[in-house]
Amino acid sequence: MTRRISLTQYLIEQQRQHGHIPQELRLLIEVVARACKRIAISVNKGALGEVLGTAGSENVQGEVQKKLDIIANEVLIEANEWGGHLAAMASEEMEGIYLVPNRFPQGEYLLMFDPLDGSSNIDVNVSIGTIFSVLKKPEGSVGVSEADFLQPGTAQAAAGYCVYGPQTTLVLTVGDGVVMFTLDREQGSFVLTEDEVKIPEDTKEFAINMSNMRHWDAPMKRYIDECLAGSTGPRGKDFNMRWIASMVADVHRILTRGGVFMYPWDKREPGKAGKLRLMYEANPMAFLVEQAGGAASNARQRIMEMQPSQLHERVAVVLGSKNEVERVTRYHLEAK
Ligand code: AHM
Ligand code: MG
Repeated sequence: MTRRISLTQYLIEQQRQHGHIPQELRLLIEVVARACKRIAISVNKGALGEVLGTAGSENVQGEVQKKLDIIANEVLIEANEWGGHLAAMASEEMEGIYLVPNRFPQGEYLLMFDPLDGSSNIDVNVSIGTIFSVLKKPEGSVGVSEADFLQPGTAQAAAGYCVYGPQTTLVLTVGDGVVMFTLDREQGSFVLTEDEVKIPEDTKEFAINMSNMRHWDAPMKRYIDECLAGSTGPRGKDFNMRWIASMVADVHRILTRGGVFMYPWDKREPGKAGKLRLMYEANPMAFLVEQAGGAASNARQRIMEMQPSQLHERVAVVLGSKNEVERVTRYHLEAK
């Protein structure tokens, strides 16, 4: 059975025994977790906290912001800006990077987040979450600029998400496997509930927004057609489909029992990109999935090896059970 230790104890042990995390990174993760607890309180209050509905503004990607998108963004900034562990932050809800104000000490880390992913599920009481990715400021760079953030996913020092569902669960990697912590509301602390998360290599479950099928590439259609053909088709087995429309919740299911999650390239999007954002959605999820023994590709190459060219860059995403991700990638490469 998993030892029921707190997030704090887990991080201190990682720091002492394995040398995985320096003091500043430990502080950073604790602060993010604390912010997630505050966001969980607002999410749980829902209509009673006057936090549902739209805020009457748009973010940089032209999406309507929900009140909770903005609240979660502010909570994360306020919690993180004064601790001395960060140089700057970037968020789905802010066009440019957020520099730590001069009145606070400056640290070495860069924090990126999607403060509240799954916006369309906020008002309907379905699981949503916070996704985060941590990078180190490049050695020798003076000050901080947007260019410092443009590092491939392989450079991540830590990544995770917090899903606000029937339970509030924090899922984390510091590059030493994946661990899950469940929020004990009475104690107010995250408690380790899963210490060796592993994704099975094979699966019979896929997650994709099927209503976009007419906009996909031929290899994507081929993969899904074969799944739908069931036990008498080329795959020789029946598949099941799940789509929550909150990436955090869909990825959480995959980390819990396997499966493959896809948000493919779509003819409606400019260039060869998908809907999801590389830096604060795809990269952190890819890091978690790989650390749990799964794979993550953009249907052609490993997501974590992509060199970002913009903060809000979009990317096609195929992640989860290794053999399925490899199959989807193979279909795309063969069709080239
Ligand atoms: P968001 O960051 O604006 O919430 O958008 C990202 C979300 C993902 O959580 C989810 O996988 C996807 O958008 C759902 O999109 P769709 O509306 O096509 O189901
Ligand atoms: Mg999002």
